[in-house]
Amino acid sequence: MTNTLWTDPTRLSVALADSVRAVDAVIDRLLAKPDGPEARVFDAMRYAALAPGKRLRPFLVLAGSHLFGVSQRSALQAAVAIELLHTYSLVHDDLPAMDDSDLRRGRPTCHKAFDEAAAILAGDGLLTLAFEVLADPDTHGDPAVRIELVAALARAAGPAGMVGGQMIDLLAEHDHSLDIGAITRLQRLKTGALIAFACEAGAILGKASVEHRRALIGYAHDLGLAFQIADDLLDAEGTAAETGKSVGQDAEAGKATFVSILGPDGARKQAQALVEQAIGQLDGFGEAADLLRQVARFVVERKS
Ligand code: GRG
Repeated sequence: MTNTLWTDPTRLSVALADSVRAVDAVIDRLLAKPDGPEARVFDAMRYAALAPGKRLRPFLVLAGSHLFGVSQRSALQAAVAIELLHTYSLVHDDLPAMDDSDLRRGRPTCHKAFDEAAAILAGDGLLTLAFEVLADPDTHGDPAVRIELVAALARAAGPAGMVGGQMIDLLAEHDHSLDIGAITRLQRLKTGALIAFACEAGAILGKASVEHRRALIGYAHDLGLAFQIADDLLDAEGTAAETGKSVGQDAEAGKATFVSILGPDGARKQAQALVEQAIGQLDGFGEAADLLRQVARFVVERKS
């Protein structure tokens, strides 16, 4: 079975909506509530994971898988795994010990809607479920491919990736002297590593050539930085009503960001240049990569 998720691959909005529906249906099934008192942690996981986010990372998995003729079932499994893991990072990032945020995806954060202990457990549950999904035979018939996915996601999300980036970010609250190189490294770890996994997952599932994998990693690196610059711009210039999350926190904390160093116009230009560079990395894929080209533009034009 090839990836038939998109009826009209030229229209990004249709493809994005299709993938949100498909990913949410799997998450809904995976998080079916049990009868016992542990149902509370399922409630908190459902609250966080089924809240209206963009589902950008799963979309990248599906669009990347499309390049290599990966089956829809396999691609969806990897797409769901990364969304579960991403949601865990948001739930934990919002906790009082970290960003202490009240609003996420247009709703009260998980610890506000439940309590801190339930939010910590919901994050733990989402993180571990992500790996259970990748290890499931439904993800790929070849166990070596499943192990490669598990290892790649663990690297991207762990101390040499997202968790390490988050540590640097927390320390940066007390060290306002970060230069552009240090911020770029921080963001490559904190958000870039997971975006890179999302872009590479289809290539792993499709056993793609080294050249194709290299091109997708290049695309992901440029896209990840452009995404983060756009996020900094939204934090500096957006409203909570538009973005659905607390804004202005970087400036309030006196944190060095791409916007504080480059200025809003400089940051916008840099994000645009990165998007064009990301699109250039896709030259070898022809029309099949059109959705990846369009989503790169969407990443810097988005308002949430
Ligand atoms: C707690 C280990 C741990 C890590 C947290 C990802 C992260 C690290 C923190 C999130 C805080 C933040 C605002 C990061 C900037 C970029 C980012 C990941 C934004 C949120 O991702 P979106 O915009 O969110 O894709 P949706 O809600 O659409 O999924």
